[in-house]
Amino acid sequence: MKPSFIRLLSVIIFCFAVLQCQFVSSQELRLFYDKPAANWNEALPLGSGNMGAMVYGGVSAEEIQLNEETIWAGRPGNNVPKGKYEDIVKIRKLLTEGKNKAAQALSNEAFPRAAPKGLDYGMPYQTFGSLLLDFPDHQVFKHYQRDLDLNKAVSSVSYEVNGVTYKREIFTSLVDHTMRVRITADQPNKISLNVGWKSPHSDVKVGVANKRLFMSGKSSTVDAKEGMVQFYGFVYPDIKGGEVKHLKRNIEIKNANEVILYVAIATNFQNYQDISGNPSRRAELLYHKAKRVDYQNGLNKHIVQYQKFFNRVKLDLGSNDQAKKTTDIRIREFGKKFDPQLVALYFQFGRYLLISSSQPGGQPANLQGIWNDKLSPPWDSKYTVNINTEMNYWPAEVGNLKEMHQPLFKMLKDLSVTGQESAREMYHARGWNMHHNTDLWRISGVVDGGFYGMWPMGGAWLTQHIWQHYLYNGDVSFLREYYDVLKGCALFYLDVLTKDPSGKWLVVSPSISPENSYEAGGVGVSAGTTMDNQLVFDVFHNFIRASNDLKRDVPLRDSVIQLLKQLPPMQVGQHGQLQEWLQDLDKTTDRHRHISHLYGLFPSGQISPFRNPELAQAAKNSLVYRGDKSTGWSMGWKVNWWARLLDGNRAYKLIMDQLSPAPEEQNGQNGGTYPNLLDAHPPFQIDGNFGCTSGIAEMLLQSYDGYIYLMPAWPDELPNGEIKGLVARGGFIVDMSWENKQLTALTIKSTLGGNCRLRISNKIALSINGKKLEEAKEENPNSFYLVNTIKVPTVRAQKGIFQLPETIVYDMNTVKGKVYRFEVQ
Ligand code: FUC
Repeated sequence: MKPSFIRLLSVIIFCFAVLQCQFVSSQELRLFYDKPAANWNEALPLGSGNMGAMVYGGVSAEEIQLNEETIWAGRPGNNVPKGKYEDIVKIRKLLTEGKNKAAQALSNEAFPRAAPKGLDYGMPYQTFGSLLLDFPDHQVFKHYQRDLDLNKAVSSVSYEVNGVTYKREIFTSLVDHTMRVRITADQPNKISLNVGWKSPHSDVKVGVANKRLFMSGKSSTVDAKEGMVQFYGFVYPDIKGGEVKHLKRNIEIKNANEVILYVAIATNFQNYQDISGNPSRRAELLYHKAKRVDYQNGLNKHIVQYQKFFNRVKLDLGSNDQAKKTTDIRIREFGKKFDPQLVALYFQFGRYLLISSSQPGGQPANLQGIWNDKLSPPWDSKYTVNINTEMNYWPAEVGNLKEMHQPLFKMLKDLSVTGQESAREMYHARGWNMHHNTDLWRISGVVDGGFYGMWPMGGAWLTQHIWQHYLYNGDVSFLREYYDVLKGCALFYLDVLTKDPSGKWLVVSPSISPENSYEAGGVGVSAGTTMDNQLVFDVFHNFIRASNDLKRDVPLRDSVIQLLKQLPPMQVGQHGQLQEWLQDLDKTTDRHRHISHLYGLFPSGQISPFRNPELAQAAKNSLVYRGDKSTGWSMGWKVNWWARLLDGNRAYKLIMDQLSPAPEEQNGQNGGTYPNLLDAHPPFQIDGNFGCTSGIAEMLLQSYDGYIYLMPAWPDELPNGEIKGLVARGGFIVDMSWENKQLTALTIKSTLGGNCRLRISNKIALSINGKKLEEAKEENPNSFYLVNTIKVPTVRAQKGIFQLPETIVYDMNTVKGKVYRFEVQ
């Protein structure tokens, strides 16, 4: 053979191998099934931030259930009750006197369980309705497949009828926010269908205008709030060959070669105070943007935009034959059959969901992200902020999706305005606050009454996201933009803190350790719960550090520093547990899903196994008492906690619990995963997806407590793998590989410069360009790794001693923008 021919042949073989590889890897990040969805929990989610679609993949009857993120019941307005300040003072006094039952009774009376007349407890997020595609002759089919390709954010359906192969390709464009459904057949003139709408809204109008089949309507009136969100959506068919007939409520397409359906939905919502937009004009504008390019270009643009985010992180944990099975079967078998790729798929699915449900300029992901087929979904599909909304955003920074965090920050800006009313009216305080729920209208008052709702801490937790975003990205202009939100939150606690019943500390009262009670009869209101103390500690530190970095508000900073000293320490109680309340009231039999006092362990970094092992041990005891199996989000949180407790095997056990099949149509505490890989509280709630995604990242990399800890909690079951693109605080982007659970390769990109402190197993050593790294001494000089010193905890009873792994800590100074390839020995 001639050398040039051999060269050509080897190039061809190489190209084929590359293509093959890509094919295999793109096949791997795929949810796929061999039957249409039998219900919503089997349908596949697509999203462009504002528009959500659930694709059932039906053959003769396709349903694509649709959402637009601003279709909420109600209209602008807050829900702050008048004249409640005196009640709050009385509840506080009763708590100081130790009359806790009476305090709870008064709280329940002042803030009834059902919304009192003239007030509301938040509005439900509502569906738009569904696009229905009816293929009359497709009753008998074979070779069925449907999938969701996470590499492209595209869903497809294919099957054969009478020797003709039909395909549908569906995506919700991240560029123009219009959905396309492209229907093809491998023979000409074979596509015939009816297109129509359905919606549970009572007064929708369906009709044909300008060759579009539209559906318009208005959101519901709930409690005292009249529904005033107007929505308008339409479908426009673009066909090749065949004919189209526009009927009154349908579009009939006959004998086409190809059909592309364009679907645009818009509302009159401008912002939480303004609903003066024109929905039909907006929908038309979206469609025009979509039509500027042909189908293929539109698809390519969508994929490019999506991959800009998605491709930043790669995770490979290996694969086996399980990956060839349909996703529903893999979930069913995960507990029995080793399937490492499902863990990677689940992790990337979490990132996919965040990209699809939380785009800059839009609304934050709610309890169901953006996917909801009901008018009255569970918990209204609102923003529950005593865990759920925060959990949605845990993967944002570490998962290299910082842009997806933006909608949450914008919501905080709104809340820092609406929350001034609750701070002023209910607490006579400056600044702003909110309770445990909000909605599109940014309500800040109590929701669900004086037990669940008596938690004035929503802002305290949510503002952590602003500070953490700054720690990851070092963006001073961002900090400047959001400084007043942090300051307003600190001001509220500055005014509200009061002496605890023992007179020793300053605490928040009344409040509750979310949704838990410490006395029979539903007594939960309390003074100085551990979570509140931890939250105020973080709020104050964030303000002190922000005002320091921006050189603002020195006198105010000094007052905050004084109050900070008077917060209670964490306490280890009689069972060796971390106390949930200021008094030692925890029960070892308590299995409550909320374990809020472990906020200090994660997401906060106040409890560190290395700095305060006695607290880590107490947190571990609390976690063991609560047990593993619970609601979806609770298990997701537990993955993160076990990661912070450096127990990879237990964290993996929780991933197995989370990935166990969820019982259909069940409500309660028995969480798991539906066939479409969405989390079951049950019912569906998206937080568990995000919580577990974050947990997997936390098992691989932690960046708090003064250092980046590589593979702090990795399970024995996943000995080999590779991750690329995880982000650590201080702007370090980490790529690493491992074999037999030992780090084998490490590359770090420093996007901000500064000292990079690394903790790793002491079985390995790191060097760079042949030079061994220096062992770290003293505190990390990198300001993004400053550790806020906590008070020495009080310990009533110690149970167990925390076993620390043997590690070594290195320091390396980095230059902004440089990439460092380490040698690992
Ligand atoms: C909190 C949780 C529930 C549920 C709801 C949306 O109230 O206690 O489990 O997740 O939010």
